[in-house]
Amino acid sequence: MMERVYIGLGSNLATPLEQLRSALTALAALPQTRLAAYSAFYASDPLGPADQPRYVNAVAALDSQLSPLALLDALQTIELEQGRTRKAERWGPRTLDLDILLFGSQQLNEPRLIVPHYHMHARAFVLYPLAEIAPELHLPDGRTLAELLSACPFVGLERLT
Ligand code: PH2
Ligand code: MG
Ligand code: MG
Repeated sequence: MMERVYIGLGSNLATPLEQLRSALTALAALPQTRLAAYSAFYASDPLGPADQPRYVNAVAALDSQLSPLALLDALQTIELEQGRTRKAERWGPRTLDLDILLFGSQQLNEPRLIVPHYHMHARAFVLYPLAEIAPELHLPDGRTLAELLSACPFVGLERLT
């Protein structure tokens, strides 16, 4: 089955713009998957520890026949290939973070994967790029992206060209 999947991309180490560019190239090369769209890149203030560089964030849309866990494995492989190391510090700096935000209208609650991504509902660096490529989006719980955006000010965010 083909599903529309939205991926959040983030980086704040090792030339974030290049990290996101190569991540998009890697997403486009995934098996059984098409890179359908991607947003502009946004500079964003770090959520979590403040003593880390600003992030660059974007959102990509995939049409994929991979299962959620097969896609998660593939995303984690891309993260590792781009130098991601797992640190104890929660929300600490990283070369590349690829998060599954939405997987069709599925709601998943598995040890390795919770979808929709927790907190996506309130994060400007997720919602604004997502709105660029999917303005009419509804979440699995019925809320519209427009509703979420109206409760989430455009703060700490800068659209890069
Ligand atoms: N990701 C985090 C922690 N904090 N802050 C911003 N601005 N952007 C992110 O992608 C981000 C973050 C953990 O995944
Ligand atoms: Mg993340
Ligand atoms: Mg992650």
